[in-house]
Amino acid sequence: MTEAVPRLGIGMVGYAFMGVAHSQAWRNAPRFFDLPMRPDMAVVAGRDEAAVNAAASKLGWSSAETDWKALVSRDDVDLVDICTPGDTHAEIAIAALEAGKHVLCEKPLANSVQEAEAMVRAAQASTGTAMVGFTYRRVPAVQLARTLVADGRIGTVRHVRAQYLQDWIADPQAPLSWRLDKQKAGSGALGDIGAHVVDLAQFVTGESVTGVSAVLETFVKERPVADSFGGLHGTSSGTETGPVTVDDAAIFLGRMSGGGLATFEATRFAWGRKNAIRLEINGSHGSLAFDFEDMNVLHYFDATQPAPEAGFRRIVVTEPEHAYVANWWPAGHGLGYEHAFTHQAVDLITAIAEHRQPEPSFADGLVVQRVLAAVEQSAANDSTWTLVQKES
Ligand code: SOE
Repeated sequence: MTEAVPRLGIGMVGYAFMGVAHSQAWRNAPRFFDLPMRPDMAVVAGRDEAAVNAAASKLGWSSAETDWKALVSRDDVDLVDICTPGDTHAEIAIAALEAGKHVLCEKPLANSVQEAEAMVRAAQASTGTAMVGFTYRRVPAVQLARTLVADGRIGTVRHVRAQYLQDWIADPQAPLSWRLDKQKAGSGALGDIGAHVVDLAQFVTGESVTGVSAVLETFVKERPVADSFGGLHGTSSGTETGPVTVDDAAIFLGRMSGGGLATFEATRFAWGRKNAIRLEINGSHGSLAFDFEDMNVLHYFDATQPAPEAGFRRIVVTEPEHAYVANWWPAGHGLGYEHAFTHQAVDLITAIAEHRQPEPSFADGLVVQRVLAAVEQSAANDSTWTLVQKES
């Protein structure tokens, strides 16, 4: 007789864009991967009773709660998945960890370094496992980039060129969603999308950002108040306006711990760029280039190759040998945005079953939070060179 796969009860807080993405991950992970535990989508929480009930039935959750505290205290919940705005991450994560639950928390980990530190302490003290959702790490082409760097295929890292470009608020009439509210989101482009490229730069190089010089800008200071948070980023039909309290764009340069120089750009004002996460790394004997808008491809230049045939090689990262791909479609059929969320669920479930700390941990999330804080401090001080706080 085969042993039954143990159940892992999932409770998810929030059901907007990220909640939808996480829901498909919990649904699909056991259908495409052989998992050591079976995720059971026990409950979703949200404040609006009718809306959360509708979300539960649409997204595949067995029940709904209108209070996240009720979700955290349920015996059928083993893992709390936090898909809410940043101002609630610390409170929910700490409560869940104190209750001995595992936690998956959306990025950025928190709205401040202090909150992130408290979350790390709670994770250390808990029997639960904690992971932060820097999902783009789990794109197969990004995994290949990291492997090539680790295997020395580009040599010593000289330059990191990291950009996250979107355009969803380039229109001054785009509504004032929670992502433009400092109280809720902590920061703007910096924390929302800059955090991703900071994490990716550190993940792919295996190094850390040690210091920064930064500028932040808010181009459109007043916007129509959102009357719905439906769709991706809300809609507005009225004439009332309100202040934008976060940065629209963040640009900074930095030093990497291995001696290389880095430039970072995070903006939602790059017309035509929808989700362009671009990472180019130049090493002492090669280069790598990735763009999420062509996410199944990694470009690799090997400077040790002789001149006549030397050139960037376009690697289509859809072979079964590439990370995660064997569980999906035949070569060349391609993966999309949602697959990385499924990979995140697979890796987390596997780590929990094996009693291992999954990556990125809350400590990894804190490292990124400290880079964001250094960027804000530098920008507030006329771009003064600012060291990133080291682990204490
Ligand atoms: C911002 O628009 C956003 O939704 C981010 O919050 C996500 O982390 C990113 O994956 C897509 O863009």
